[in-house]
Amino acid sequence: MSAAARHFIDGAFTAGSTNRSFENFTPVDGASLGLVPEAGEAEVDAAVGAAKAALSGPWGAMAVAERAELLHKVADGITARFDEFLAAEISDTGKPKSLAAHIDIPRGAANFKVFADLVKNVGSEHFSMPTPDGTGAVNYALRVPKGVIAVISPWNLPLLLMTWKVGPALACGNCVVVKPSEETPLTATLLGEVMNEAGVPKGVYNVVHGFGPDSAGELLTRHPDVDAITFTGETATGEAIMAAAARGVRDVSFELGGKNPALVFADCDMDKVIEGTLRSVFANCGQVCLSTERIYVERPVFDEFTARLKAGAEALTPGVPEDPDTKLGPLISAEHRAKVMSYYARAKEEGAEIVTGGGVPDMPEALSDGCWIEPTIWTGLSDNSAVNREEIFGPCCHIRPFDDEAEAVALANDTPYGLCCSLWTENLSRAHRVSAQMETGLTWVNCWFLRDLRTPFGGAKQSGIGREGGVHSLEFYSELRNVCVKL
Ligand code: NAD
Ligand code: 6OD
Repeated sequence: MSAAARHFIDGAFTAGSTNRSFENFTPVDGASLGLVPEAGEAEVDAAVGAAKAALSGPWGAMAVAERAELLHKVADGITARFDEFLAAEISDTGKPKSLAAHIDIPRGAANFKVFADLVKNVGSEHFSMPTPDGTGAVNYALRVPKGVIAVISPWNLPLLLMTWKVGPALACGNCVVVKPSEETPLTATLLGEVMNEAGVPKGVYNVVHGFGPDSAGELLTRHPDVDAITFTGETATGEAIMAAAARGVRDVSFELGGKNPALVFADCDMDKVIEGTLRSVFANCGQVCLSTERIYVERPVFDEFTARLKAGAEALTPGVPEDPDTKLGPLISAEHRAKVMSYYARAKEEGAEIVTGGGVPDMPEALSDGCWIEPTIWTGLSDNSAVNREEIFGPCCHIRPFDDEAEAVALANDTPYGLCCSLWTENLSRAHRVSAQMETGLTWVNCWFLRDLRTPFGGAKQSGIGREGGVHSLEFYSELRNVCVKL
């Protein structure tokens, strides 16, 4: 890629003026990918100022159709530079190239196209009403951008999750300041080049790098000229950002953590379940907010399910992203591996039966500084153990038997989180009946992470605030202003 990680402010790349930087490492072998500048108050202020100014420039005056056309150009620009985005994403995350090429980068482009098309066709409400004098009145709602949107993103699906917010925000006519995760600064930076090439006016898309607390993230969320904040990340971070958003009563949209269950009924198609569950537990090394970490299996198929999932997990070869045989990348960082390993230790202490894994795989010498970890399956832990209650965000799950539908539903819902669940049954009535009882924003039946971007996406309970996707994104990224005209 041509751009090392730099801030992108008002259409130009800059290292900023803080003289502070941090090193970006690839989790594959711990090699340095270079220094990333850390934004301070001046950079955040400049980025927010550029975004605010762009709202009253050509961008603000642009017709919806023209804006949509520009966003298609952005999508085409991502596709044209597919290999550069792919290289950047796999260096930052270590994820298998096959995964990033199939999901992360195509979704980066799709996130612009879908919302560009949607915004052109969205209508607005209008109501005629009687008045006492008999003349009547008409009401109609104007849809206007909210203004400057702060986009705070995590490291697990960096381009996908960042553009999932930037796409609809720009489609609605806002300007954005993105703070990508400090672990994955590259694709957000590269997108700046694409924005310039596509002809997006300067100031519409800005990027500042840095950490969260006492750094770029906090400076951005506290900035008084930020009109709304969209955040994806941990629930605890969401609490801190919500406190920052309270000043000035700014709107927030949060996609937060999860402790997602899968329910496997004896009437399932076991081949489908194993294929789907291997993905839902281990894809992206378990670092997907939607990953399954708790599996409840109806007793008659418990042994078969556990044995087949174990066989599948043991066949997941770890390796470098470029190797087509690689099925499992490393975790994102040494720090995150230490966190996941602390749960591996905890499971052992709490008396889990380790079905497979539990440690660190033997890797070739050249990869020994990478953040590798074994896919791990446990059984036998109590429902109250930390492993069953806290989000781990690694390639691991606990499997527990259940005896009837009511017990399965109660177990699945016994969590403060409510992001998603997967139900595996060939009984259509059961599928609908159980879906209606799940306390989750998303329920997948006989599948996992199957996405139609027009559908409402978000978490219940402590897994989020608000819904994005389709018109729900437009609701968050625009404001409706009612006009009442007396005739
Ligand atoms: P994180 O919360 O640690 O960080 C996310 C982003 O917030 C980063 O850019 C970070 O620098 C920034 N940040 C941290 N503290 C901040 C603060 N006080 N003010 C402003 N910004 C701050 O999350 P992560 O470790 O990057 O990602 C993993 C977590 O994200 C997991 O909990 C996972 O479940 C969650 N996640 C949820 C979804 C979803 O759709 N619900 C999607 C992806 C990830
Ligand atoms: O598919 C999406 O739009 C989405 N927000 C996925 C979230 C994945 C979490 O890691």
